[in-house]
Amino acid sequence: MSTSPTDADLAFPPGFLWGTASSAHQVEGDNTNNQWSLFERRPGAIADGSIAGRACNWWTDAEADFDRMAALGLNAHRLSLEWSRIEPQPGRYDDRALARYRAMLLALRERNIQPWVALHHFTNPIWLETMGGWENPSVVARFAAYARIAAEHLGDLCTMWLTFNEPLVYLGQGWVRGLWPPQRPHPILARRVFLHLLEGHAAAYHALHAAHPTAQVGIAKAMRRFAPLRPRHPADRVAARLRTYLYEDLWFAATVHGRLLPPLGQGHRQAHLAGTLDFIGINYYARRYVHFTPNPLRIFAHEENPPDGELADAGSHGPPTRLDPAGLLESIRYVRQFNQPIYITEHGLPDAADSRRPRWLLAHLLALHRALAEGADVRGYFHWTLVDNFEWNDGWSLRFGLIALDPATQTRTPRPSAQLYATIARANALPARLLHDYAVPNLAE
Ligand code: IFM
Repeated sequence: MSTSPTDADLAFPPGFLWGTASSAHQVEGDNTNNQWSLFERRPGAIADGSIAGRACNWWTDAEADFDRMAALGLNAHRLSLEWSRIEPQPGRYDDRALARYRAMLLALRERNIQPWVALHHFTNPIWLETMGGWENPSVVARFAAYARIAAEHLGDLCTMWLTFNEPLVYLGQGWVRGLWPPQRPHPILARRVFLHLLEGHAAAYHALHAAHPTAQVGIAKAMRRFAPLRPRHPADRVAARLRTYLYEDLWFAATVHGRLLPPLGQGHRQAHLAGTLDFIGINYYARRYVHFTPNPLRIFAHEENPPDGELADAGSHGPPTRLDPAGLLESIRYVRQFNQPIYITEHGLPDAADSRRPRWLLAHLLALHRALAEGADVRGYFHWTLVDNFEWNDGWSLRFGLIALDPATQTRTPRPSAQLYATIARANALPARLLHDYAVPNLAE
């Protein structure tokens, strides 16, 4: 398998998954019983003052967008369940919500689109948040009970499960940066939540397997590949290493080897945590560059882009996404050490004009192809996202969709990238002509 963008098309393995990814609150519409539906109404919480509102109208008609996926030749889609719909009050499960999710999963399968389901993608029921959410130890058993209900009602329609999407982004935004609810930046609380997320993951992993022994269970892990902004500066290097340890190493040490490393624990093996990833999902957007700052509450660094490079549309917090396909390759190389199947469970960029997305998409898929050529067991790629959706703190001001959406009218307008992605998915290959036409740079060796 060659990765040089030359005259030959670059084939992907037979059965490779070409999909899109979404989350409940961002697409369903009319979610009014989770903590984000309260938070987004607070003045100043969302950059453009918007709310998710009807979002992409999926609670009523996801099927119309599933038709669009099928028309693009996609064969997988990753969505999340809204816990607050399934369990609107503690211990009371809503059959109508479960029936709606069954209908959605069936509709995907009828279109030959393999459904993937995440249990948690940043939102919690208000009742849980009121009890302290992920700070409260009881969340672990509650999350496992919800996982069991989901598996019992939906497990026959879905094999691929994610307990969490980006658990440490959720932790970092809520308890380190304080940007997302519950906005409680505090190191002791952050450590407590980290432990509850790990315990919740393991408990849900075992609950899903108990209900469906053939289920495959993993997470979508945000991968950053932190690098020093000033490559030779010792403090930047230490700060980057520290972030890698906290954001990447700790999670895998626990869920692969069962070891809670400091500051989570003393490294003793905990059997119930070990081996709780049947596959590894990588969410990759860009490498993060780290500049030392003497502030322990910011984990001794702030993130900043190098002065050069191509940037996507800027959001309201943090540096804009920077074109860096080598970071995807490095992320795959990092997780290969865990010897599990790998999926790229998210990748994309905010680019309302679609002026960069086609080339960036091709460049990242070229990096992915390089990983395959090196022998990595990567089995699928999920683009974030099919249709513009509610982008958390940035509301409707950042547009990640292959298809543009006017949320007021629900009018959809495909961007050129949609057709490009369809061409790749249908061919199960990166056509040499496209790599050439878009002048996609090859990766350094
Ligand atoms: O929209 C988010 C998604 O919810 C989680 N991963 C990153 C995406 C783009 O910011």
